Amino acid sequence: MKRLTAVLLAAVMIFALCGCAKHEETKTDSQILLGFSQLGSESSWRIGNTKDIQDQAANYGISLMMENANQKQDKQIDAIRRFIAYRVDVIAFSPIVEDGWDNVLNEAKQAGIPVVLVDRTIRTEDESLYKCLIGADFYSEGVKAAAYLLKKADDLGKDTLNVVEITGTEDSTPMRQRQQGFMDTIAGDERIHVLESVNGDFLKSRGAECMRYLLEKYGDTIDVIYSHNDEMTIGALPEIEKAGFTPGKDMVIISIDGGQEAIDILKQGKINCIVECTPMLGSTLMETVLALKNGEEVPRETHAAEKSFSDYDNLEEIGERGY
Ligand code: GYE
Repeated sequence: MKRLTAVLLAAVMIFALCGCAKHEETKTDSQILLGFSQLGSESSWRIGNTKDIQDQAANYGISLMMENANQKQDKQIDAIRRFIAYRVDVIAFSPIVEDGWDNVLNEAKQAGIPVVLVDRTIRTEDESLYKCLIGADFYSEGVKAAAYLLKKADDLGKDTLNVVEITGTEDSTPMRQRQQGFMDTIAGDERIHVLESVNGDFLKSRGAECMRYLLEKYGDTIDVIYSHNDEMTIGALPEIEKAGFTPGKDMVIISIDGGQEAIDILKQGKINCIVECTPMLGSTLMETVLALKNGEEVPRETHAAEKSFSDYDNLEEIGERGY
């Protein structure tokens, strides 16, 4: 019996330890506690974003309870419920997809905990379910990608340019808006034809798979690849080479994010254009957490300023990216 009790006690302790969110710092009574649900680790963008949030929490003296959902919405919902049960001061999360958050966010609202959306937004009828959004303007990223293509089209002087699009996670904000901004900007230009859009889920392996499929189906009729992130682009490039084409020359490659690895490839000429999307959202998040804790008003949306880099620029001027 004693042994059974000891085993049960040990099991309870292990469960308590594992069940607890990863607590980055020990909270003192005066310290603000932020619960943050990261959506996964699918890209160098995401890894840079996670690190920046950890660094900035430490910098601002904010205690961070961070959980990684490994690309699963259910896990994000569970994490938010744990943050509510823990009575954190502020909940922040990067929603993997836009739909399906109303129930859990109503629970946070009932508990009186303010919610900040980081990176991506949600679709809801009830605007009061979150205080604000801190992230990029994905629509304008799509516009910039298309603006580059239109300039390139003028220089190439071709009558027709066939585009294939490799998109990010279905139902996610960057996927929807990067596509919309691009399509709206090329609409009406008779030279540009989108052959097909395929979903690469923001993953390198899926980028490679999508590229193999597209090359098999369309071969040398492909003129342009528009990929929604660097990871998928980096996955696609070797497939283009294996099929006997030179990326950046036989096919125009347009990517988004601007992580170090992709910028290095841009400098080698295998990518033609990268639209920047910065993952460095940590300090804005911490400022927002402090303001909410003090009961101050916060801007409903904050977008980081972003550029684009292409073979029209002096690429030597691009500094260390930090992600
Ligand atoms: O572009 C991609 C990541 O939501 C902005 O998600 C983010 C995107 C980013 O996986 O690399």
